[in-house]
Amino acid sequence: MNKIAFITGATSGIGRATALLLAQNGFDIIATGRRAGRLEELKNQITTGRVLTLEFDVRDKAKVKELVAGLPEDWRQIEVLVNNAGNAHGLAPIQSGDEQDWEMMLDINVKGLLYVSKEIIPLMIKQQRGHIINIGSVAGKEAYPNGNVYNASKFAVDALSQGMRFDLVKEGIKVSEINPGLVQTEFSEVRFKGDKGRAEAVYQGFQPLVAEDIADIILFMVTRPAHVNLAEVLVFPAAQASATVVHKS
Ligand code: NDP
Ligand code: 8X3
Repeated sequence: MNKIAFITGATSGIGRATALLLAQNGFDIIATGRRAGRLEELKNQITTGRVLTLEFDVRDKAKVKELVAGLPEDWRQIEVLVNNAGNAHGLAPIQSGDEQDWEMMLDINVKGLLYVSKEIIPLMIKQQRGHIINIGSVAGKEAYPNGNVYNASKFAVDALSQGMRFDLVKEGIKVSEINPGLVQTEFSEVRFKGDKGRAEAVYQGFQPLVAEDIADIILFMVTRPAHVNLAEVLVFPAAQASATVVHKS
């Protein structure tokens, strides 16, 4: 039987690329996100192994509980959980930040990750095996101007990754964190509320990472021998040196 990977935010960017790559490499995929059409497209694109799609908002605690509790018996042996769903909403000084943006970032990036993990971890404990990959960010290692609440949400992912590792080590569950720099996905379009020009400008003048670069690292992490846990990776485009230093031509 193939190993099963549960991936949040599989409708776009890093999550979608990870679903495709893990499927190509022998995993069965539970692909999740809010956009049902995108989940269906992904399912049709995967021709190797099984795919189950679950449409939910990670903020909806009751729905997360209901859907995980209702997983069919042959989908419950989850080997890998990729906590990827998340975004930045806005980029503004703290004194003029939008409260709705703040709530979305804290509710999705932090509380959503917790809600999903809370339901999947007992399944992993039962089998005394599993691997949780949290997608943090360089933004969770260094704050930057106007990043404030997004930074806070990703600093929280960093703390939770360490905390989960402490609590789950005795259960045979590995916890890893990947902290990417600039990856060209729909991320900036979401941050800038659909302003494509502003989003594209973020990635101009240098070669950004692409979602497949992060998927490659996830595949590497989850295919290490059982005694190896690659706990943390900080990954930049070659032109990036920190959250704020990017060498543009
Ligand atoms: P995308 O915008 O391309 O993808 C975001 C994914 O998250 C989508 O699949 C979206 O699905 C899902 N998502 C967002 N909100 C929710 C929600 N409320 N409930 C369920 N799913 C949700 O961005 P990326 O692929 O770049 O982002 C993935 C992760 O990588 C995020 O955690 C981001 O913070 C992190 N990251 C990104 C970097 C970058 O430069 N791009 C760098 C460092 C980290 P849907 O809308 O269908 O629900
Ligand atoms: C995404 C990368 O630099 O826009 O987390 O915060 S950055």
